[in-house]
Amino acid sequence: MNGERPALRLLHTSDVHLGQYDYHAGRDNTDNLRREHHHATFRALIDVGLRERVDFMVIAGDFFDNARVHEATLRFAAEQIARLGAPVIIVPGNHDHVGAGSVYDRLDLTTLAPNLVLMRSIEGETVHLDRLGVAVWGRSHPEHETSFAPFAGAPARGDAPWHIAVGHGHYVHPESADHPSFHIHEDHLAELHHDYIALGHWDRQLRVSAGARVAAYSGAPDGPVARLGEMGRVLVVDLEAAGSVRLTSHPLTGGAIVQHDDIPLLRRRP
Ligand SMILES: [Mn+2]
Repeated sequence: MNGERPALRLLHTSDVHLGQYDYHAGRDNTDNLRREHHHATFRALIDVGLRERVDFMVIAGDFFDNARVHEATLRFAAEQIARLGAPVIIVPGNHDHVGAGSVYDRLDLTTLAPNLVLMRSIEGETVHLDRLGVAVWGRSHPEHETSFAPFAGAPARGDAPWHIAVGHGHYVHPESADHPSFHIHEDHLAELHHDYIALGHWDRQLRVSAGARVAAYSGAPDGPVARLGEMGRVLVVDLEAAGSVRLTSHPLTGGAIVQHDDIPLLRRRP
C-alpha cells in the first residue's frame, strides 16, 4: 500500500470471564467481593480505553464465563461497552461459544449497546468499520469442538487500509503440538496478511512470533493469577500512519506502562 494510512488506536482484551463468580455467592462474603472486584476490573479497562481515546475495541473471546451468568451481568457488560462509545467487536471463544444455548441468545446486547458488533459465524466473517477504514476478521467458536482452528480460512487483504485478524486458541510452536485444542501455528500466522493479529485464550499477556506480523495475547484483565484486589493489564495497539504497529501494555491499577519491545515475546524454540 502506498502513502500514509489513517492512524488508529485499538484496545485489545480477551478472557474477561464476566459472570465467573455469579454462582459462588452466598457461602460467605468473599465471592461477593470477588464479583465486585471483577466488575471493577472491567470498568477500569473501559476507563483506559476512554483515557487513551481508542478508536475501537476488540474482545478476543471468553468475554462471558458461561451461558448461565446472571442477567445483571449481561446488563453490566452492555452498560460498560456502551460507556466506551467507540465500536466494540466481540469474537466469541470457547466459554462464550455461539453453539446451542449460547449466552448471546439470552439477551440482544446490541439493543443496550448500539456500538457493539457481535460476530456469530463459525466459518469466519469480516466486520467493516468503514468510517475508520478497518476490516476485522474472526471465527466464532462453535460448542465444544476441540479441532476448531481459529485462523482456518482467513481471507487475503481487501480494500480497507487496515486489516485485523482475531483468534481464540493455543499458540503452538512447529516443534511442539502437545496442547489439546484450538491450535494456532506460528507458520500459519506468518502467512496471514493482516496488520495485527489479536489473540485470546491465555491469561498471560505476551507477544508471539509470527513472521513479519505483529501478534499478541492481551491476557486476562484479572491478570495471570486472579487475586482479590489485584488487576492485570490491557493492550493498546497503535496502527501508525506509516503502516507500523506498536503495542503498549497498560496496567488497570497502579503500575508502569510497558512499551512494545519490553512486552514479553514467545519465540519459536531453537
Ligand atoms: Mn478460552
